[in-house]
Amino acid sequence: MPRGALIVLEGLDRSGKSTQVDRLVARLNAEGYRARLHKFPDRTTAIGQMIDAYLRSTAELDDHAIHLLFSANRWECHSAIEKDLADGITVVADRYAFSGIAFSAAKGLDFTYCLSPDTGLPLPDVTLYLTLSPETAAQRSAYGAERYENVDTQTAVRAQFAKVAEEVARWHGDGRWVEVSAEGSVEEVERDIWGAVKGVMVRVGDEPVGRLWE
Ligand code: Z5A
Ligand code: MG
Repeated sequence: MPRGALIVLEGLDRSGKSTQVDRLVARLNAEGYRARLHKFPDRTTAIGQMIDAYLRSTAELDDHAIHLLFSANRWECHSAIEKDLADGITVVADRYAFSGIAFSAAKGLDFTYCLSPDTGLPLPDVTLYLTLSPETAAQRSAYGAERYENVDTQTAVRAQFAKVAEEVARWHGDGRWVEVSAEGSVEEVERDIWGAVKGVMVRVGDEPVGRLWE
């Protein structure tokens, strides 16, 4: 049985990740693939509840501590993800380790430090990075009330995501980080995402799952 693929959507605030992950899961199902959605942070776990309180600013945490909690929130899900992949279920993730690096490095934490706690997590077969100009983002909806939902943070995060893309290419070669313009309509973005994903579904076959930053 071919394994499932690990497909990650990343991007700035309001680039449409949550809109598109639902559509991607539905499209995969319609094409005959079993697929399951994972959102990061997963706010349902004990660690996820601490992260949720931090994001809603009802709790304060040291920058290193929250960085490690975001990573721990991925580690507590990794065996479920790996089981799904082995069982032939494709996992679609709404954000992953790359958000963890970009947001913490944007606050000034050392970039190499930011990579380290996620070392060894399942390597995404492809990460689709949804790109959106600040002008279009501003037209979509007002910023929410959560921490990081402001222009300065989002600008700093954008710069860090560019470094993350270079790091993915350096460690894991070309083709694992694909930029998709999120400027178009929901349907146009969905079409471009499917265009990038369908080849991955054929390619992964019985390739072993890789390890991040290894
Ligand atoms: N974070 C971190 O620091 N470290 C980590 O390790 C991780 C995360 C994993 C919470 O994330 C915060 O945690 C996040 C990063 C940090 N902080 N920020 N910013 P989250 O994923 O829970 O945040 P979210 O609020 O769910 O996602 P989002 O980025 O704000 O939005 P989105 O999912 O990309 O967009 P959307 O909800 O699909 O769409 C936004 C709006 O645009 C909505 O009104 C849509 O109807 C509309 N939309 C979507 N697509 C289109 C198109 N194509 N045209 C027009 N309008 C559109
Ligand atoms: Mg979202």
